[in-house]
Amino acid sequence: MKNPASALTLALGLAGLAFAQSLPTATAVLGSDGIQRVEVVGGSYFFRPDHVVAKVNVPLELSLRKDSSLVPHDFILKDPEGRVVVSVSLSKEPRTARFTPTRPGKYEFYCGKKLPFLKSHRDKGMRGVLEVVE
Ligand SMILES: [Cu+2]
Repeated sequence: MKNPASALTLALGLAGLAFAQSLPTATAVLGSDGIQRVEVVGGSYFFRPDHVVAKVNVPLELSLRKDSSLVPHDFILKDPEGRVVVSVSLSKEPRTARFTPTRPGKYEFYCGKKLPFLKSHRDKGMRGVLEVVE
């Protein structure tokens, strides 16, 4: 690489990639097919990332899976009005859910599992926010 600026850009890009993987926030990536995509992993008791940013009025495809634990988890996403827009039982194989967010705002997601007499998975930390922006 002759150009020091492009070497720097590459280094920053790689650093950014490593940084992005360690952060709990992810921005959905727009594909050439006009669909924005993001992966979310659920485990005991977290979602990673737990903060997703996506664009309004662009189809959003969520790739959802569970980490290696045996505990059952699911992924429920509600729009700002509280309507369920995605409800998926998580498995180790990724499952995709697609919908188009039609209004900006905060869409809550969480795991709906709860055993009698115990705290819900949501209360144990299995929750996050999809932030839909203009
Ligand atoms: Cu759960």
